[in-house]
Amino acid sequence: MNLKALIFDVDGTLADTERDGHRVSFNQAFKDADLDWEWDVPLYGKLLEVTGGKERMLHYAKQFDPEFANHPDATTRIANLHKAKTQLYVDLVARGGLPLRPGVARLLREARHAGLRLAIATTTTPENVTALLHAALGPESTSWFEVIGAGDVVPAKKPAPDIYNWVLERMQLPPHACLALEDSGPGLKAARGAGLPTVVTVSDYTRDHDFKGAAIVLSDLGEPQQPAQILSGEVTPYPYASIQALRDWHTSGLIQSVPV
Ligand code: XBP
Ligand code: MG
Repeated sequence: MNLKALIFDVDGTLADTERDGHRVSFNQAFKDADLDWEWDVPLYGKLLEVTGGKERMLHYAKQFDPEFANHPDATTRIANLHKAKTQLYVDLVARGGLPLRPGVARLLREARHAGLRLAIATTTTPENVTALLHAALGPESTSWFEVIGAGDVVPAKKPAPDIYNWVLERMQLPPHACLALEDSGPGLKAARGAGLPTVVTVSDYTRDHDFKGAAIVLSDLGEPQQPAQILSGEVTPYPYASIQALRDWHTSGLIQSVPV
């Protein structure tokens, strides 16, 4: 089946948003709410196992602040913290604090030129996605994505496949006509759970995740003058993720998916 659409994860895939974006905004929201929670870089790496900011905060509270977690108002307090954190993150991104990863802007342009359909499947909020796209690619860029699946539109976040299924349903496409682009173990699991061949670009936080089932694992998408490293995958090597490369890797991903 020919490749018809690319479905992008956001955090870690479009931009390295976690360490210097989400983490910083969470910490500021905690401070503003007079909470003594502080997520340092290594701790945040562990907390990333839980996707979704609200879910991550509750998980942390259960471990380190049971009084908060067991309080009858815990859900409301978490929702308020998350609202404040989202605003802080949106402001940070609007100041241009988080550049896109190598190859992302190029690939989006090439994909549009090649007539590939584009979508997003993420656990972060729609506000955060819009802020990142606007800051990095201009206000018209949200319209490049015909479906943006984000945040709480599905009850179960990644690694559940729900957000990918939600996007596929709206695009009216079968999974084997699409390629997912992810950066993390939970993201890969979600995409594979929905039956999508997947290209992984690792980040500092995700380098050691289990990427079994990915069509290919790359350092990044690469540029003609700045080749990507292939970290694993029995595929035709290309110096960077061009459209031709993605078409080939998509085919390899489909072959790998056939049960033996
Ligand atoms: C990554 C996540 C998100 C962010 C925080 O999402 O798990 O929860 O860390 O964003 P993805 P929120 O890689 O799927 O884009 O606080 O808005 O949840
Ligand atoms: Mg991600």
